[in-house]
Amino acid sequence: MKWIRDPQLLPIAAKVEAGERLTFEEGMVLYRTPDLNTLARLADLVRNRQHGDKTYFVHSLRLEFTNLCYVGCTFCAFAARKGDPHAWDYDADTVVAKVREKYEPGITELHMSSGHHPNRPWSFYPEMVGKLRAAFPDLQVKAFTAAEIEHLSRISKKPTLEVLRELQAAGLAAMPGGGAEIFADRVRKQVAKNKVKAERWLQIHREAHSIGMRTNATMLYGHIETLEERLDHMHRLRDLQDETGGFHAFIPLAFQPMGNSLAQNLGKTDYTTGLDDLRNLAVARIYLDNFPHIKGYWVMISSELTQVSLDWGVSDVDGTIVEEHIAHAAGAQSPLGLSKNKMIEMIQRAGRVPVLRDAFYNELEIYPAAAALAGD
Ligand code: V47
Repeated sequence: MKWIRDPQLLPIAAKVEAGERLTFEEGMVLYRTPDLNTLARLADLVRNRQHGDKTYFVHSLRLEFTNLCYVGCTFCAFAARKGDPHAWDYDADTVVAKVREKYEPGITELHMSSGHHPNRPWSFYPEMVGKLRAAFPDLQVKAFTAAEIEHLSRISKKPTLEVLRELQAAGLAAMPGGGAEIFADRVRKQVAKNKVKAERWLQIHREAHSIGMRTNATMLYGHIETLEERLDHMHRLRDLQDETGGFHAFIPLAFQPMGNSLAQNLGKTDYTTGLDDLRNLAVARIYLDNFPHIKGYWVMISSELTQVSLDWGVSDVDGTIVEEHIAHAAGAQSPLGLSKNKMIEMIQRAGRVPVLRDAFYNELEIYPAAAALAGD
């Protein structure tokens, strides 16, 4: 503890070392401390206690089957309207064909989330999942954010639990964590006023967990939210996780500032800073003491910073993805995808042990730690 420069961190460090839960006020101390070295060490302690050097990644494929969307979130640069030259809208057979184009043996997860389509009928969605499962029996389909599930409930006139059950019966394996944005009403009204409300987002995940479907949770940060609102977001997730235990991972999404009205109206052209990204991940790792994984999303924070984040609480680095559009439409500067070898190398060169997982976090292969770390 000799390294601790900020005396406010002394009692917090003692609690973290003892495995005790932090209060909201203590979480805020983590967000404000100038002692970043201690923050990183504490996050690393928690991460290593849970996972040692193991760092998880998935050989995955990303597909957005449409960018048509009527919701109008102000941070979004991905959505299109019917007739826009950059609009796309795949039917179920095209979705299967697109996956076939990109698929390679060893890919286990297909992550799909898309716009809220203005007029595709409900029957399209279970049909698409069913066709994908029939064509690629080894592919685990992780799809539909809670916002999309609410949209499907509206168009099908079925309760969200029923929508989830029917999608699960068609072969849906898990749900991604998108659509959470920031739960606080003040922010939500300004960035996602037509989207699923915070309580509904949480309720849909509660329902998914109740039928044995595991899910993730995201938080879109780096725009108009306060630090208190970030922690409030995590607090609500921690409460739900206490109740259900159904979340696999928490994924902070760094705001990408290009091509969206939120950034334009704020006059914002800068990306989140590396230190803000790292601090956020570390606070999440310590505060979300009941989440198995904190994910460093290389698409939005770069693979270089993701490497560093493995010492700031991150134990999962998402996947190979192959081709991503939501973040890239908004100015993400990372490649569209990464090869499996690049992901292994990224983890090894950060001094950790790469673990190939599937969408359920089953460990498929454990790679050796790098023998030598020179040159990085
Ligand atoms: O829901 C949209 C966000 C999400 C921007 O569950 C933006 O494993 C930053 O949910 N800047 C989609 N973020 C991505 C997502 C996700 C990503 C990786 C892993 C997982 C998982 C889920 O992206 C949207 C929205 O919250 N988003 N626009 C933007 N300009």
